[in-house]
Amino acid sequence: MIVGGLIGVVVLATGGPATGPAQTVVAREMAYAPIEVRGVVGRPVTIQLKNEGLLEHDFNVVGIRASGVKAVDAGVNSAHGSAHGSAHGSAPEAVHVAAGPGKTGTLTFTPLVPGVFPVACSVPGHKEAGMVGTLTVTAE
Ligand SMILES: [Cu+2]
Repeated sequence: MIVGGLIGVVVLATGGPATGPAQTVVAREMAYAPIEVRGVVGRPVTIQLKNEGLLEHDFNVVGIRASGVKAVDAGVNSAHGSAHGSAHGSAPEAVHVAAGPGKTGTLTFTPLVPGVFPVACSVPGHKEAGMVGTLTVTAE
């Protein structure tokens, strides 16, 4: 019990809110690489979505609760933004970033809950074609 308490203190002392290194996800027709990204509750996650394909792609985390969402889309037309807004009207903090061909979008967010969350490209037909992944969020 004493040992457990000491370990807990050490974890708290080192578990500051520092931003982890950016994780790069390459998007192509029709897959992400890697297909899994990771995060820790309460710590900012940065995803760089590097589009090496010929079509527009995005990175959309489904069902997560997060704060401090900041998305910088790159090289996408305005239609993407409006389509996204209507599709996620009930989720003001949608965790989503888009990138046009040859561009890199940047997404930062802080997960509030642990879990395994599906990731998918919301461009019509891409998810169905296999453009899916997961975000695994662990507690502290
Ligand atoms: Cu796509």
